[in-house]
Amino acid sequence: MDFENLMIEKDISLFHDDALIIVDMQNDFIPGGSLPVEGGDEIVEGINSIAEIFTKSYASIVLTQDWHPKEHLSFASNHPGMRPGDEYQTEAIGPVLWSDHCVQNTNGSEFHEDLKKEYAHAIIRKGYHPEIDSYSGFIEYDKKSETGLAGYLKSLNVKRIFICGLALDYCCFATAMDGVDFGFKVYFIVDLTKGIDIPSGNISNALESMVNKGIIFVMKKSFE
Ligand code: VGL
Ligand code: ZN
Repeated sequence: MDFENLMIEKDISLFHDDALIIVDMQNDFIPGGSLPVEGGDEIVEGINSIAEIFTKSYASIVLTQDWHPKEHLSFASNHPGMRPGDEYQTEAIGPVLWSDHCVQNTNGSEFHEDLKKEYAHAIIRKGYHPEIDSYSGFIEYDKKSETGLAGYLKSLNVKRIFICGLALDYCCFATAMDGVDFGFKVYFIVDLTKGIDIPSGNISNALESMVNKGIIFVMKKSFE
């Protein structure tokens, strides 16, 4: 599945019960960081302008933040002999190990300096259990430990969520898929996200899974 094959909804009007979820726009996922996503820096400005549009509609805005202790078991460095990108699968960690990233209270876990954090109403942190990995903003990789995001959005009566940020095929993808399972109508802003594509073909598989899940694709200009 390619971006060119996606059906894009062209005209979106926002309401106060919509929410923008800005996923993991943190230094380590930006070129120059420890787990860089190619082009990650190119979407910051667009995310700022979408956040402004959501703000004008009195919609909710949430940032997610990958927030690992340094002994986190998703880091290859915590498994002697293993390297970033190696396959590794348990009930709570996988499908691969990563370079150390988004360690709590380091510059790498901070949001990109140009991201307009002042638009955010809430910041949801994830990945702070050392033995459980986290991709989705809703629930950790063990599929049991919730972050509180679903409850937060439901208490605000949010019906539709719009997802952007990093990385397309990991945290954005997982957040979108779980968003459907938690009962939200999910929109994916395709030109305000960038993917890792490890293993190769991962972006294409993620797009196909989202199409099959009924997720709606939009672009920045769909809101203008
Ligand atoms: C992410 C890998 C590991 C992401 C987080 O934000 O997509 N990817 N931790
Ligand atoms: Zn992580």
